Parts: sequence; structure tokens; C-alpha cells
Amino acid sequence: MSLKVYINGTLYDKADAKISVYDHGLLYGDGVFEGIRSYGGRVFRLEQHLDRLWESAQAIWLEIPISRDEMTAAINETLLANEIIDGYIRLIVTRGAGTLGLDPNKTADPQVIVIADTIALYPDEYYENGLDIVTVATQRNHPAALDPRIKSLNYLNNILAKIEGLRAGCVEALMLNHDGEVAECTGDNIFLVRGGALATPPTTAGILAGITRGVVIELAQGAGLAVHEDPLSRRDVYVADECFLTGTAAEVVPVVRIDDRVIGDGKPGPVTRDLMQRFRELTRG
Ligand code: PXG
Repeated sequence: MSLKVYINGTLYDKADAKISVYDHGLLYGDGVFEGIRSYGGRVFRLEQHLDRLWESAQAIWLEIPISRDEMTAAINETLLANEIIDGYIRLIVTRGAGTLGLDPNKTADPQVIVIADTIALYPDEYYENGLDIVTVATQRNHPAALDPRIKSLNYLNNILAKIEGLRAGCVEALMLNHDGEVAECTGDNIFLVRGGALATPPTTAGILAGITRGVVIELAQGAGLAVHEDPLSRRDVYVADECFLTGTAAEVVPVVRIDDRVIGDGKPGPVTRDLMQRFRELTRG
């Protein structure tokens, strides 16, 4: 059975799921997206992902041509057509096909695309032993230029950082903001554990307000942990007791080495392991 992809109300075979080369999503990265998980046939934190998608679109003057209810129906239809129970959903809204100029007024027909697929998970080893990451030279976009809270199709900032990380032998890379503070990784938010409390950069540090980040903050507070959203330096990271990353694809993944400094005792710590377990129970329990 070929994978079916939703475009503007129609399900196409993957090989036939195509949009124009004049689409400004392709020409300029002009559009927005979301990455969402489905667990046990239920879409995880759908309302929050839709909120973020609509806010991203609002921020770039992009009117999503369908309602939230229609988007929800499109997601369910695409999941069903592909018989996906546990999987990954990618929502994409492009500006649509236009001229070769920047002017979005010369585009028509924003494209609404829903891809539902299985997800290639990180290997178990990452969760058992933790990641080794590096800080890269590519800074996170300055929020005054392009706010990282907007999940736009223009991901070059993160891709450059990702390439730097990969070339250093790391699957994730830590990005700093314009003030040299810790921002986030290329597709994940970062948390530290120190003195039994969590610390994570505030969204004003120039980061994506991750949905998983929000879930982990709730889980931690529910477990009686304090969570501090304060600016963090690289030094704070190096002296942390524990470190972990959160994201839709990664969920909660420990970090045990950063810039060749060992974090804690070099193994995933107890707070991280407890939150991994709580996240697993929430999504699979
Ligand atoms: N920061 C950035 C820059 C992201 O792109 C996150 C943090 C985590 O946010 P969520 O809401 O997912 O907890 C992201 C999300 C992928 C992939 O395929 C990446 C993301 C989402 C889905 C898939 O690598 N990034």
C-alpha cells in the first residue's frame, strides 16, 4: 500500500503528492509547519500544536485557508488512510504558487499538506547512555529579525547548526542566542538539573516554545520539582548535575557530554530517568 498524502482536501499517493515549483514555500521558505506525534491512535497535544501553527501563520500574515476543525479532520483522515496508530504527523501550510518575486500578494492558493508516516526513533542506546553534543558557532536567529517562536519553513538557521554538529560527530548541537546565552538545540529544547530543580531558558531567550518542553515542565511540577525559566550560560550547562533535551521526535533524551565536558557522572541521572518514565507513561500508559 502506498502512503497517502493530504493536499488541499485530496489524498494522493506519495509519488503523486506534488506542489508547484513556483510555491513560495519552496522559493523562499515562506510558510509554516508543525511536527506532531500520534500515540495509540491519539494525536498528542493536538490543540497546542494547532495553536502554535495558527500563531505562526498569524505572525507571517498567512491565512490558513481551512478551519481548525477542518485541519483536525484532515489529520484524522490522513492517519486513517495510512493506518497509522503510532506515528508522526507533519502539517505544512505554504504561501502558495506565485511569481518569482518576493511579493506574497502575487501568490494564490496556500497549500495545506498533511503527511502521516511512521517515525524513525533515535536508537535505544541514546536513551540508555545519553548523547554527546557540542555548542556550535551558528547562533540562533535574533528574535528581532525572525522570532524562533515562529515555526516557519525557513529552517536554514537550524540546518547550518545541525551540519556543524554532525561534522563534529554529534547528532544534536547546542545553539546560543545573540547574547551568548544558551538557547536550544537544532530541533530540541534543553533542560538542566541542578540542586534537584530544573532550569531551562525562557522563551524570551529566542527559542521555540516546544510543546514537549511544556509537557515536561508540567510533569516536573506535578512531581514536586521546581522549574526555573532563567537565562543560562554555557558555564551553567557544564556544571549541571544532569542535562536532557525535549522534542516531538526525541521525546526526553539525556545528554551526558557537552563540548567534551562530562555532565554529572557521565550517565543519565535520576531526575532525567524519572521524567523519561513519566513521559512514557503519559504517552503510552
Ligand atoms: N526547538 C526547535 C528549533 C524545534 O524545531 C523543538 C525545539 C521542540 O519542540 P516540540 O514542540 O516538538 O517539543 C523543535 C521541534 C524533526 C523534528 O524531524 C523536529 C521538530 C519537531 C518535529 C520533528 O527533527 N522540532
